[in-house]
Amino acid sequence: MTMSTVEHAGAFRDALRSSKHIVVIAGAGLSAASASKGIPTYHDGGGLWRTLDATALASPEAFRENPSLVWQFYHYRRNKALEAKPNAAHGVVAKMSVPQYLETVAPGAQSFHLITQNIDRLSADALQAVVRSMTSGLPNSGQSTRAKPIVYKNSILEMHGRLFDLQCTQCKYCVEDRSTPLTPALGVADADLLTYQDAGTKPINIPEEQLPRCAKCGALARPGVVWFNERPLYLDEINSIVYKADMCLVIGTSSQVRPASTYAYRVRRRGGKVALFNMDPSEKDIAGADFVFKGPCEVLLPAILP
Ligand code: BV8
Ligand code: ZN
Repeated sequence: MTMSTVEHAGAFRDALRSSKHIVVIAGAGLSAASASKGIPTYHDGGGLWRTLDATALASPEAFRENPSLVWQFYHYRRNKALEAKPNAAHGVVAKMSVPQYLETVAPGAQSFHLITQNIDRLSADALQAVVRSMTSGLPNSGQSTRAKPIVYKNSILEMHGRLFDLQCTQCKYCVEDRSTPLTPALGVADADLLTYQDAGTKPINIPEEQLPRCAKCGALARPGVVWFNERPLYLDEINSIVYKADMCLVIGTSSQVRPASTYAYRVRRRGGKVALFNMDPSEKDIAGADFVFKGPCEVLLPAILP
């Protein structure tokens, strides 16, 4: 880190030290370093949205019209995400869910929440790994024998859903399923969408009965994600978290999708501080932040919050 970044990091750490309600808003950049081939982000580089028209695929209308194509898109995304492992940035954010750690960087902290737009489960997996490392060898997972909780309850809010969740289109039964392919037909159609879309070849049309079905009632299942124009999850909790927050870290997001893109501004408007961690921050986001760390979050975060 350059000298100015070191001083800047010191000023950020001082502000964090006096924070009570800390919130992280995360996007695809948090996971960009994960998995060998990387999980394509949506906007930067050859991101998913550039190559595939995500609104043509990530919407209830598209699913109604062509569940076979939409399921092939999510089959591809699931396989990408199944290759991925949490990276160092996920690890730092996961540690902040642990009061024992958080009080070393923010002694007065009373709450921590991660509000993530990511659907890849990597932050949840990173937190599980942190808890395992803390409780391995303790009697009955150590939860009951400690005055303080090991982790803040419900600290991770996956507001755009979870890629590995299967949600019934009828009875709403929802279950996580990380197996692949979910049905033999999806395995056969295992087209690499980023190329077939470019190549313009038609995807295989899978009959609806050969698409994922609900284990309870047998109806067609859909990916447990929030599509465009669908209501994000946990909005009421998020609104009260954002209202109370006095420190907001914005990590790896282009802040183009609402309502996630409004949260940092709302924290700052009420006098809270905003710290931006982005490879290539936009002028608008820089103007809306008190601290700006330009670079890969998987390098910056462990360096600034060891
Ligand atoms: C809603 C799940 C109403 C599915 C996703 C017109 C104007 C304004 C708004 C709207 C409008 N028309 C419609 C809307 C609303 C719409 C919206 O905002 N559209 C935008 C596109 C204009 N929003 C909605 O529809 C939302 N719902 O509003 O409902 C409602 C409200 C209340 C009650 C009832 C109804 C729902 C949106 C959710 C859509 N689902 N995902 C799936 O993924 O398949 S969105 C998806 O795309 C992500 O979840 C995320 O939100 C977004 C991608 O953004 P990022 O995560 O930021 O990723 P991106 O690639 O863009 O950026 C990566 C960043 O990381 C870059 O800045 C890069 O520089 C940086 N980076 C890269 N590498 C690194 C890095 N930084 C650090 N380190 C690195 N290594
Ligand atoms: Zn069902």
